Amino acid sequence: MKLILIFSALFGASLCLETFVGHQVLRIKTRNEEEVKKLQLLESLEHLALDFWINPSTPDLPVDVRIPANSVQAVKAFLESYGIEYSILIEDLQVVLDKEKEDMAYSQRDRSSDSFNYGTYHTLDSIYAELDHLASEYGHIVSKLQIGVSYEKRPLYVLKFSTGGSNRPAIWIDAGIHSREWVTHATAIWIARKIASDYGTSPSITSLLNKMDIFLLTVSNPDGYVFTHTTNRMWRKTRSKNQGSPCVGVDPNRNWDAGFGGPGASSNPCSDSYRGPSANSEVEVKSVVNFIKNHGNIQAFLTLHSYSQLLMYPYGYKCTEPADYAELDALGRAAASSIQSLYGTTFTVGSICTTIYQASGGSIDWSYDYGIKYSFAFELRDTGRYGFLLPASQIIPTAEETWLGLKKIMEHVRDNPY
Ligand code: 0X9
Ligand code: ZN
Repeated sequence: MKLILIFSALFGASLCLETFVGHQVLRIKTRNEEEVKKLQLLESLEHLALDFWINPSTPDLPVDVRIPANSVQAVKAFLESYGIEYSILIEDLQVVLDKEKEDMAYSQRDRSSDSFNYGTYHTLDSIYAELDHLASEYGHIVSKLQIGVSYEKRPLYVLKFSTGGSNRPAIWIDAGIHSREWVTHATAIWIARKIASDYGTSPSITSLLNKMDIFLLTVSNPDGYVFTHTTNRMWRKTRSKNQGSPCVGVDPNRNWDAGFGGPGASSNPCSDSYRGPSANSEVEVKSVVNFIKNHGNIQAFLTLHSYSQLLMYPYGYKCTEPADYAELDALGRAAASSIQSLYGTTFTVGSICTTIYQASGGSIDWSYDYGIKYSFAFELRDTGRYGFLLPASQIIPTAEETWLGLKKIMEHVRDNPY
């Protein structure tokens, strides 16, 4: 016992870090409804322990799936038996994870100054420390608010960007509701510095902040984020206990009060898209809902996910167009072309249901039905080469291009009060 304690003290969390040796990520191309049905059957085979990075929905969209080493042969045999085409995106996931860890360790060691390195991935503590740096460095416009605590009692911090006035109209931006989507936290913190440093120099941001406030939640799911660092890099959900099940966590993007319990969410606590026992059961979701309701004048709700390079508006819980379809679609397209103007990265624009899949209980459906017209979900880089494991060298380019898209939307919100 003593020995185990000494060992865990010496090696810390890395001792219990789950390995993904031999896990492969396949991209599967379906040609018709029948093949989609076959993949949905494959999805239901729980003993294979598959992790769908992109769920099967319609024939035109590719499906990406992580397959544990001991299921790889069975899955390939299944696909081949039905003549379904696939290619290998990642040969051995652990190789990619080792590289990511090495990059992180190196950038920490190599720090020439004490300043935050925006081009690498960070732990929760490091991100939280940077929120404080920003609030002290740019104290005239940045302040830190706590909007709640997570299931495991970590604070939920929001940065408020404001040049004064009481209860000005505001823009909401969040990132990291799915904990494994690391580039979203990294992008959010980069954007925080960008907003703060552009005030007074960029006419666009200056005029925006002279009229409106911005609220930015950089880590929406801190328990999940810590878990991706200490235990399982592929963790997506919250870390709440599920009564009567050994499986942990709720998909916080199936937990909002918008078509809750409908298609595209699971009632199985072991599923990665488990909706939870009831809408707002997750304190991380409930805290945001309370904040938005109490504020009373949020004009835009923008949420950052990865990956797939999509810019989506409601709905996800149903496949009908929102009342503001024409305006949202035009604005989405304008934002996508701003994104593309920098490095040529292309984003597909459309409703959640028509661009990816039907998914109920999602945040932007709730915000839209609540009355926040400008509700958009971004899916950042890439399109599947690395998926959730986007190399750190792409953080800054991703943040820069995303910023242009966000700015395009925020300018429109500024100029079109409602
Ligand atoms: O399935 C999801 O929740 C999102 N895709 S992800 O791969 N990041 O998990 C898409 C859903 C769109 N978002 C909202 N309804 N907010
Ligand atoms: Zn996501």
